Amino acid sequence: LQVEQVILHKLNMKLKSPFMTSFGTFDDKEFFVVEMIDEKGNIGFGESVAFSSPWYSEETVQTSEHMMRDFLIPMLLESPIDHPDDVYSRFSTIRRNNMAKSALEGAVWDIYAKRQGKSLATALGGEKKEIDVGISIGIQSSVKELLTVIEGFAAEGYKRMKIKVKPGWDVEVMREVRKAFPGLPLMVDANSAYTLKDKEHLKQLDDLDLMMIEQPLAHDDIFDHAVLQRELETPVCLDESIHSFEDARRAIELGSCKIINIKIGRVGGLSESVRIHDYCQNHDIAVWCGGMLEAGVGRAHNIALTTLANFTLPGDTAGSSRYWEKDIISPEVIVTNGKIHVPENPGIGFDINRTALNEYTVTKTEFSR
Ligand code: OSB
Ligand code: MG
Repeated sequence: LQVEQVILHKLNMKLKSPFMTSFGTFDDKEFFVVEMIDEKGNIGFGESVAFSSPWYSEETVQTSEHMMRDFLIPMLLESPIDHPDDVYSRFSTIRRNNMAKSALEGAVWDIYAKRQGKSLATALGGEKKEIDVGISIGIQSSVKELLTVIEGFAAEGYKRMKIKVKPGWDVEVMREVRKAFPGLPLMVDANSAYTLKDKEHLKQLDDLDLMMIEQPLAHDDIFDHAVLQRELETPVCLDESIHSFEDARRAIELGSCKIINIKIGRVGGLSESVRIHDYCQNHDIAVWCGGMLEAGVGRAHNIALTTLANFTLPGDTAGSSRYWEKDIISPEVIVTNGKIHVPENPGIGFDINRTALNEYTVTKTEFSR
């Protein structure tokens, strides 16, 4: 497989409603759709997930552009690749910048699957025909508002709700939520808003029958999380702390978590995601697929990855309509009864809605061999 051309479409899409986390509020999403063409004219698509500001991770839209343009794309165009797994190793001389790497690697995987006449899910080794998904709910202005939002998503069929928490919006709020929805699968995500000093406070969550608490402590920590996990009954799930297979292995050996949220962009691509998935499967660690407020292309990659067997917990891949007035794929991602039907067409399995893509495009840059 020889990559002949890469087109970076820089898009800006407005979210239907602002999404508030412990570290900041998102009103829109600026990102790249990577369009890639091979020597036979096959076209593959990838999506970059870095945000405009370095709140969640150090990567931003601008750093990913710099990395792709000045380093990664030239490395891809240089010579053929046998398998998409080779992209990860080819990029391994570049430190981190996983989201930039992943955007390109995702497009290579799409082309590879299309060349084999397989869906991306099948090419990755996934077998599920449909996947269970949940939804992530940002910090709201009041508990009353939160309960209304949850009720609405429950009515849409979402079966697992993830509630964003931060100091001042946590235990009391979750008590109210649990009281209002006694049987609902619930979890919380703190995005690193706490330290070990909050241990006794966080232990109160143990009474609320939560599926897990996601990334309570520092974004770069696995040691303190191990201390916390020993004292908490609620499973700890790591998100920000895991950037690679090696990070996952170390966290599991240390006992830092019982669950891992795999985000394709955060770990540098689908190949590394599969390796983490396989390792977790062999070590009795459940995984699920996280989200980065993706548009349709990124969403399609998340769906394909989630078809692997050890994605036993519902992910954050909600339907297109949760985020966008109009998505850039056709058909859009639809959630029915908390499930998404996995497309069977070759590659990512969705068509690009060129009209929508062009409408959201801010700039377009082409790179050729
Ligand atoms: O921590 O998973 C997170 C959104 C932005 C940044 C970080 C996170 C999130 C979400 C939403 O929880 C996931 C989604 O709906 O795509
Ligand atoms: Mg998270």
